[in-house]
Amino acid sequence: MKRALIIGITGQDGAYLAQLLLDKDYEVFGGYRRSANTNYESLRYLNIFERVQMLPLELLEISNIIRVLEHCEPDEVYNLGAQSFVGISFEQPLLTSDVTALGTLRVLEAIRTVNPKIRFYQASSSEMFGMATEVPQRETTRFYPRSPYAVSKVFAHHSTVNYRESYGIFACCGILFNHESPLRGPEFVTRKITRAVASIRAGKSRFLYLGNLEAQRDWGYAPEYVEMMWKMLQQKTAEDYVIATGEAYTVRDFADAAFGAVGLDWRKHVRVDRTFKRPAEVARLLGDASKARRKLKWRARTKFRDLVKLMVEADLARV
Ligand code: NDP
Ligand code: GDR
Repeated sequence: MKRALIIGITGQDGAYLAQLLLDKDYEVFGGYRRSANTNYESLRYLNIFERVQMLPLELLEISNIIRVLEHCEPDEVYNLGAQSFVGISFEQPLLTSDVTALGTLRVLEAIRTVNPKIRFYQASSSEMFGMATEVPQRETTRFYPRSPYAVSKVFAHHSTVNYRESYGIFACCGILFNHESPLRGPEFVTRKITRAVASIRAGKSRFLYLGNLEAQRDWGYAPEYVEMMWKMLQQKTAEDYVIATGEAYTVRDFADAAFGAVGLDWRKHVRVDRTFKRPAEVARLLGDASKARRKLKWRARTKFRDLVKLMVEADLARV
């Protein structure tokens, strides 16, 4: 039986990845950030909370990470932990860097110290491409980060590659484009929209306030993306891969489809609020996942409209 440690188990991807690994008969350890009121909602939603061995793991604290590794002796470590909200990274740049950039380096150092044979997955991000220098973006596209979050992810990405090249650690970066689901955090734009649609449909509110409606993203379905995290660690050689659908839509398209799914006209309910705009925006991201298609035999299956629909339906059921 293989053992895996998932850092950031309480997030969207942590929950789906835990479910996938449990289905593959892994013993799953979940590293969570301790707080007075930790939210296990995603694990409960998938009905797997009781099956994961939860361990407090703080990315700011290397001794804690080392002890957790010594305790659970994992074959694989997935670092999904991050201050992952781009918007707030402008308000909290130092915390974001400490957690998202240095936190990754701490995990790498801990692996190097405790057992360099551990296989390591790093959650890199399409945000690293930022003001993209080519379209679509692939593994070789130059990084041009546009936020403290993205700068931190670039640091974490290069650190992971460097530990692979310096110490022979089997370390892979998945450069994942936006992926969404009913477990997406409510502050991210897709979930913010689908929650608002459900609430407005139920007559509980009337308006939804958004920032930049013109931003374009390549949105996929999260459960399909966590499969790739696992698959990267099962290959003969450690490499980095872009994971994306290859189709981009605007925030406006998303709102249109989500309100349309319940027979509402988004124009009657969406208001633009400048406070949701960012000091530096990433206008358009579009991924080229042909390497993953070729080597990992992967292709995104859920189409944009189906993704919007399933998220709206999940939020309607919750309301
Ligand atoms: P979430 O924000 O949902 O989850 C992030 C996780 O990190 C949470 O469990 C959070 O804990 C944990 N965390 C935050 N700070 C710390 C800390 N100091 N110590 C330990 N754990 C901490 O992100 P997603 O699940 O959406 O994404 C997973 C990873 O993939 C993240 O690194 C994200 O940046 C990256 N990514 C995500 C993409 C996406 O579209 N979803 C695309 C590309 C990359 P808590 O619940 O307590 O806040
Ligand atoms: P992103 O996701 O920044 O791409 O990062 P988010 O959903 O926050 O924003 C997507 C785009 O929508 C625009 N936008 C708004 N965004 C939010 N959150 N709220 C709004 O009201 C709003 N109005 C317009 C944004 O400006 C942006 O252009 C996500 C995170 O999961 C990262 O951790 C991950 O690395 C990337 O995806 C890939």
